[in-house]
Amino acid sequence: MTARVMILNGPNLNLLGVREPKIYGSTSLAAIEANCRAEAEKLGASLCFRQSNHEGQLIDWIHEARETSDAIIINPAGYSFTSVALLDALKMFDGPVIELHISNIHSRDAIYHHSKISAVAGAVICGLGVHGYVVALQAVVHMLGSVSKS
Ligand code: CA2
Repeated sequence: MTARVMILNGPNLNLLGVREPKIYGSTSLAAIEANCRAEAEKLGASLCFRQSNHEGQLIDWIHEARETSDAIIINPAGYSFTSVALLDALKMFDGPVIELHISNIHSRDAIYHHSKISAVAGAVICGLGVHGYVVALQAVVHMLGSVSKS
C-alpha cells in the first residue's frame, strides 16, 4: 500500500529562508518541499505539500485529507497556540497526525510553550530544524506500517 501523506504548513512559513534565519534557518519552504518529495519517493509514499496563511483554508484541507490521505504532518505555526478550530478539525481525522515545529518551541518565549494542537498529535517533533520534516515523513510512514522494502 502506498502511504498518502498530507503535509500542511501554517501562517508565515511561506517566508522561511527570508527572515529570522537564526531561529528558522535559511532554507526556503520550496526547498523543504523538494527534500520531502525526494524522501517520499524513497519511502514509496505519495505526498501533498501545502501552505496557507488562513485558518479556514487549513481546516478545509484537513477535511479533504479525511478522503485523500492516510496521515497528516502539520506545522501549525502561530495557530498552534490559538486555534481550537484547527484542533477540532484534526480530531475528525482518523489517521496518524504528527505536529512539527522547526524550532524548539519549549526553549523560546513562554507564549510558544503550550500548543493546543499537541492534544491530538500522536507525536510532536520540534527543534530539529528543517530536517524535522524528513524525520516526520519517515516516522509517519513507519506508523502506517508501509515502509518500502526496496
Ligand atoms: O518552529 C516552528 O516551526 C514554528 O511553528 C514557527 C512559527 C512559530 O509561531 C512557532 O512557535 C514555531 C512561526 C512561523 C513564522 O515563520 C517565519 C518564517 C520566516 C521568518 C519569520 C517567521
